[in-house]
Amino acid sequence: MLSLCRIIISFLLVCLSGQVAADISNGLNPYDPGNGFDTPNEAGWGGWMRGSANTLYAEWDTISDASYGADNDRTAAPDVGTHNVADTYLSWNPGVFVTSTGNLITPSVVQEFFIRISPVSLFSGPLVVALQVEMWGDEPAAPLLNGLAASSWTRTFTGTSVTDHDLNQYLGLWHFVNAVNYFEFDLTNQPFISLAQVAVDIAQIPEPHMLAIMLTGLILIGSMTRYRSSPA
Ligand SMILES: [Ca+2]
Ligand SMILES: [Ca+2]
Ligand SMILES: [Ca+2]
Repeated sequence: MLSLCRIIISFLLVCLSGQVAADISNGLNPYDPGNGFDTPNEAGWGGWMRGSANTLYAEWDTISDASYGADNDRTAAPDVGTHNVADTYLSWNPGVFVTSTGNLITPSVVQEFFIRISPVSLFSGPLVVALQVEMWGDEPAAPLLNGLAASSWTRTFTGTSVTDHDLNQYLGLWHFVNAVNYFEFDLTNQPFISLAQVAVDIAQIPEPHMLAIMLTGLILIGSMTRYRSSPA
């Protein structure tokens, strides 16, 4: 009886966690405690709920060419969820293919992964942009947003993928003082690095919050400058 209860409970747990991760059969749930992804309401960089006013969200996990545009034009719509998105797609270059598990990879050419997003209701700034990425294989290159490096790019988790490669999760953060209403993420990478999951969260944040972030940055820069200029 006890073991039947255990089976039922673990089945229910799998069902529940399946609601959070689209491809729970394909590796770990990045949102599980201790893993690398956070929802904005639980993240230090966040403080908002997905779906609330003046925010945007888009996430890809099981990539399907048929989900956006033509079924062979190397573009995919977000499959996990969206909020406040007028138009968005993930794209890849010729030579890259979608694996049977819905991830992107090629052994032969430099992989040009791009995400382009236009919001429905426009932002007026200041903005926080968070990019959470899962990649399998070697250490990936840091991404760009509208040509700009992230203010921070941090590995948040490392483990092993279902294909027995390194599984790495990262967080990239950008802060914009003024409005931005077109977002182009460049995730170009060397061959053999598989793009497995990617989530974008954007929020227009109140001025005091932005001021606090900028002040923290200035204090950090100030202390680094002092440290560097102090005699050895
Ligand atoms: Ca996944
Ligand atoms: Ca995936
Ligand atoms: Ca397509």
